Amino acid sequence: MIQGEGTPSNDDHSDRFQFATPIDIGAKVSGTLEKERDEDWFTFALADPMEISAQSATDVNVKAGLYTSRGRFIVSNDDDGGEGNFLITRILEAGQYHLKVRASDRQETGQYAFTVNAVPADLAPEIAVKGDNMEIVPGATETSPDDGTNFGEVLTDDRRRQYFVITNDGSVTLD
Ligand SMILES: [Ca+2]
Ligand SMILES: [Ca+2]
Ligand SMILES: [Ca+2]
Repeated sequence: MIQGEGTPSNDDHSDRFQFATPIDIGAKVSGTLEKERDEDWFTFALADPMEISAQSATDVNVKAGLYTSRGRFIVSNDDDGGEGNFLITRILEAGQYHLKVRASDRQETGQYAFTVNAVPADLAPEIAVKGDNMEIVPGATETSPDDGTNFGEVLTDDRRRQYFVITNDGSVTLD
């Protein structure tokens, strides 16, 4: 492990984002806030879109922040898990994420534990494909929405996401 400024050798998990401790989904993770203002960074990976819940079970009052792999803040929580514990629930895309744990009161020290659980999230939106339901003009190679022949749109929750055109270059048969 690389030691740097703000990463004393008696610190179990680095204060630095870059040196976050990898953790497994579903595994109980233990740590200690050895000194005032200790911050412990962790990182986990999601192979698929998941709904995660990160919850602590501690004596010391902790809070946690969730970040993307680029360090962009997503969400934090202090006490939603009850008795000073954090609880973060969030639907996340597949990817790498970081979690920072620290004392809610920065003077406080002590041991903590937490678990990140995850269940598959169905992120697929309901998609409808809609066209004008009219015949494509044989040999048409130009877009001609005016005559309602060869365009369509992809709708998600009734909102247009994609607009497409179909042109007939004469080399295939369209049924
Ligand atoms: Ca620590
Ligand atoms: Ca630390
Ligand atoms: Ca707390």
